Amino acid sequence: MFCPRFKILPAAALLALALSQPAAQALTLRAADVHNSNEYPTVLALKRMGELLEQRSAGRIKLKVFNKGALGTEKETIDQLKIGALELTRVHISPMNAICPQTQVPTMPFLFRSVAQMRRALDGPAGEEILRACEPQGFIGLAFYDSGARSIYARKPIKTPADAKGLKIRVPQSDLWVAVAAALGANATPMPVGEVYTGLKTGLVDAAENNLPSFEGFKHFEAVKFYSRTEHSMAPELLLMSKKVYDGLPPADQQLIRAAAKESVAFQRLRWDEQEAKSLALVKAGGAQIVDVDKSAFQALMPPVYARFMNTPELQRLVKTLQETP
Ligand code: BDP
Repeated sequence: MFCPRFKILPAAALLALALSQPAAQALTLRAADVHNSNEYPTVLALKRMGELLEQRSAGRIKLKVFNKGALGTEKETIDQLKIGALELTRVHISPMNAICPQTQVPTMPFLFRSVAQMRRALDGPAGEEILRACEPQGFIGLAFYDSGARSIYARKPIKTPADAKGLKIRVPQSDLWVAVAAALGANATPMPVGEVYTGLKTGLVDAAENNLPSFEGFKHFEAVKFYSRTEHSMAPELLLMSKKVYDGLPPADQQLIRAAAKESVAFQRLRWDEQEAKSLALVKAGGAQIVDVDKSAFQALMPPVYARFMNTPELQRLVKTLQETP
C-alpha cells in the first residue's frame, strides 16, 4: 500500500542516525621513526600497534610506518604533529625537553638504578603524568618505549671524567644534554642523529653517546671503536600523537589507539632485549671495544645539572617518585 510518508521517514531517520552516531570512518594513520632498520625495536613496535588496530577495527584503521627518517628529523616530525600535518611520531624524549619540561625528568642523568627499575617507574603514575603533560602543548603522549642505557663512544676509551675533558661530543638537540656534556668537561655539539655518522667520520665531533642498538644501527661503530659503558642516561623513547588529529576522532577510535599503543610496549621491550644482545655481538665483530668504567665518578658531577633543570617543586616531586619506585 502506498504511504506518502514512506519516502520521508526513512530519510529523516537516517539523518537522525547519522547525526547521533557518525558512521565509522576509514582512518589511515602515519607514524614516523628515524631508525634505518625495519627490524629496529621501535619500528617493529609501531608495526605491531598497526596490526592490533587493524584487527580490532576490522580493517578500518590502518597505520603506515615511515622509518629511516623519511618524514624528517625528530624535531621536524614533532612540528608536523603540532599542526596536525602528521598523526604519529616515535621520537627520543630529548627533543621534547624544551616543549614540555616534565619530559626532562626521565632524561636526567643517572636517575634510574637499572633498566628493570626504569621500566617499573615509567609504568607507574609518574610516567602517566609525564605523558599527560604533553597535552597542553598539542601532543598526546601514548607510550614510552625502551631505549636502554646510553654510553659515550669515541676514538679512545673514556674511563674517567678526565678522559672526557675537551672532547667534542655530539648530543641530542636539548639544553639538558648540552649541560650534561658540559658537566663532564666536554664540548657539546647538538645535532640530529642523521648527521652523526658523517660528523664522526669527518672529525666534526670526536665522540657521541647512545645505546648499543643505535651505535650499531646508525653504523657509528664503523667510525669510532671505543664504547665506554658510562650508562649516564636511560632516557626513554616517546610515542606521540597529534592532539589536533586525536581531538577530531570519535572517542571509540581514540580508545582503540591508546590501547593498541600501550599494548605494543611489552612487545617493544622484548624486541629491545633481543636487539641489545644482537647489536653487542655485531659491534664486537666489527672491531668495537666495550670498556668498563667507574660510573660513580661521572655521576658525582651531576648535582649542578639537577639544581639547574629540576628547579620546581613539581619536577622535584616527579624525580623523587621515579627514583623511589622499587
Ligand atoms: C636513539 C633514539 C633516536 C634518537 C637518537 C639520538 O632511538 O630516537 O634520534 O637516539 O641520539 O637512541 O638522537
